[in-house]
Amino acid sequence: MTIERIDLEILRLPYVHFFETSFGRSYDRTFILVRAYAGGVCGFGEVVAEEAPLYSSETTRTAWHILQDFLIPMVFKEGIADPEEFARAAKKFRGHAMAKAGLELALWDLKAKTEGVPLNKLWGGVKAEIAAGVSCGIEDSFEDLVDRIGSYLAEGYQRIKIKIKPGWDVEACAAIRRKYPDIALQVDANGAYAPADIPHLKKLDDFGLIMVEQPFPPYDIWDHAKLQRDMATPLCLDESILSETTARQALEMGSCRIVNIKVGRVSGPAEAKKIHDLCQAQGVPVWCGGMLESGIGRAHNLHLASLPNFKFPNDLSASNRYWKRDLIDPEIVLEKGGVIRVPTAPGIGVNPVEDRIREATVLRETFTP
Ligand code: OSB
Ligand code: MG
Repeated sequence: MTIERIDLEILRLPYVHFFETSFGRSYDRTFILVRAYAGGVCGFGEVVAEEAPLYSSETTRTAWHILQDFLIPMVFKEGIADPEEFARAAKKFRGHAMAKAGLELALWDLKAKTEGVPLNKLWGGVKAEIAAGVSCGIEDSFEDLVDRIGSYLAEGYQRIKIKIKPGWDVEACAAIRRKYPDIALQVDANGAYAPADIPHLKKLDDFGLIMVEQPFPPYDIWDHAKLQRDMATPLCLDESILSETTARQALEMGSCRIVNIKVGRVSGPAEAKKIHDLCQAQGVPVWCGGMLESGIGRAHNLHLASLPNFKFPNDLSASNRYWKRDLIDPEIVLEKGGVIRVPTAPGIGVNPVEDRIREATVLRETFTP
């Protein structure tokens, strides 16, 4: 198989409701869609880099630059079509995990479609449906937050995650627990705290949380280990886990007891699978994080979350939690029991709708050898 053409498109889609984290509030999502073509088949990938370098150092424009000037020329020059070969070859370029992941995802979809199998068959997925959670942003008031949580619970989500930051943490948890003493609840700080906040963070032990995600900045796995020693609630690392190596180091140091896996952050599914297997071998459960993907990126995540060591409800919600109209038909829906079915058609197993993609496209370019 030879890659004959690669298309990049920048899309902008408005959220149904703003999403606020410790980084700030946003009203829409800008991302890159990657298409890789071979033998009349097209594979889709999504680059989850955001417009601004807040969650990670990548942006939509750095990802475009790296794809256009390095990764796509490498694929054409070295005649790469196999996703694992791509992952190995792309390692010569430092960083830019999300740019790499977007193209690797497109090559995986292409490979699975060419072989006529659903993507999770290539990855060792075993589940037909995955447990769905919802990630709730910071709201204008605790009352708004509790109301919004109520509507997600009514829809059937299995667990609620809230974003926290200094000033929106202990009191937010207390407000939720007053109304919902028993729901499955966890919090995510996106690195908003410093080691001096350890005494304050320990107060989160009072709320029966499933986990506390990424209290300190990405590079700081050592202070997470200190906090975990003093805290009963399991810590989960998101931003800090960039590869199998950082995962191994974090586990050796005792920096977390749970790992959040995102394909974009770890440079693609090949590395994600290695982290999954390492954690499984050490008895450390993982779950699938999200980056507010379109249905295309979320379909990839559904396949990944079907692997056996994904043991917690995931940040994988229905299309209508994010978008007025998703890019795929049919859209992703929440089933009874708070689960989402893993698509069974070849590849990602969902159909991108060209009209909707065109409506959301702000820039497009085609690359050929
Ligand atoms: O830290 O998990 C995160 C969205 C953007 C950037 C970082 C994060 C998130 C989410 C959203 O929490 C999860 C989802 O896609 O549903
Ligand atoms: Mg997170």
